[in-house]
Amino acid sequence: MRIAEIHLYQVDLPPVGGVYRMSDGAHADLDSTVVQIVSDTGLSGWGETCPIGPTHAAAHAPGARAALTRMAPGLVGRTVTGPAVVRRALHGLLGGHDYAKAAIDIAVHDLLGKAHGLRVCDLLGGATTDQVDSYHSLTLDEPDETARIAAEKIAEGYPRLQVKVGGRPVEADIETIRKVWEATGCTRLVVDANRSLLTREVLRIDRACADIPFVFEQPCHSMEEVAAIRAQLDHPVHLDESAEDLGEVLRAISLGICDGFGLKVTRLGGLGATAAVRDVCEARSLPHTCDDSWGGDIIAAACVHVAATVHPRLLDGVWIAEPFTKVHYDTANPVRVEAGRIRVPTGPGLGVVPDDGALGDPVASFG
Ligand code: 0XW
Ligand code: MG
Repeated sequence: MRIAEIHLYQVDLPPVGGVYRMSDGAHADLDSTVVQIVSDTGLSGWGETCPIGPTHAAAHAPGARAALTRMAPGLVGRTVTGPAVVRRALHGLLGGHDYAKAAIDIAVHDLLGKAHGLRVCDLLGGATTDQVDSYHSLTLDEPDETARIAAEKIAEGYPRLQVKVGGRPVEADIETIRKVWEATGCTRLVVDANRSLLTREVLRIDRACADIPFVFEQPCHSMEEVAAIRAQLDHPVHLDESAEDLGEVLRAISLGICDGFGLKVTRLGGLGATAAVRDVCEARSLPHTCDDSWGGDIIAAACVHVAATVHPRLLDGVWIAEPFTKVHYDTANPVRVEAGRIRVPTGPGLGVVPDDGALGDPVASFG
């Protein structure tokens, strides 16, 4: 099977209610890039990448399209035998830009799944479940309002809550964590600073909330900062933004500075890379999520498929943007959170195919 054509689409996925707020500010312009790989057999594979704004990571939406535009001509005509072959070809066409390469990698998995009549989760090792836990991300807001939404989400059936902190006085963070805990009693609570806290602020939260069971997610900017205070913390630590690739995951594990990870499929470079990190985490009994930063049904399906292959005791959940966007490319098989859980699409491939016209006309085509 050869790659005959590649098409790029651009889709705006603004958050319902206007903004998604984290420690780095309010995100309103969510710009997704969808990749369609058309094979010489007529089958199509779909991939997607959607950075959450230009500052959250070393990634931005026009950058994804520029990188894909650079790589696509070099892919047209190539034989697709497996994802690793394509991944190496991508590295031969452009250095870095894993978040853009991820969209191709996902599309290749979708294409191969369709060609062989397999779901992507089966290609990745086999699913252990037909539905995965999700979690609700409580964006930065006033403490009382955050606690109100937290209680609402637990009542909806969410098994896990992520409370955003940082970018404001630490007292407001402490008040928010306490109010969410009092309102929900949720024991699967995560406090995510998205890199923003000073080490002394992390220590302050740790002590002020000593009686509340939660996991810190990416409290400080770097692994070194986390390493400096790790022995003084009572709460476990998961890394998210620092888990940039397999090498950084290995570094964190060898430094012994974390108890798990918040993984992002596109940041790691796609499904093949995420499956490799999954296996490393399993070897060290490290729990993790399988998320992405934003996006529609395609990236959501990719996250759910790889999550379905994680050892059940190690899967912390899957975050998808769907509850915040309410947009579906595939209206027949939408990927959605229902009562805090997400069904694994039944395939083949990713099990989602954009409706005709759902993505508009391609913004670039090759082949
Ligand atoms: C909650 N998320 C998965 C969505 C946003 O991109 C941030 C992210 C996180 O955990 O940091
Ligand atoms: Mg996070």
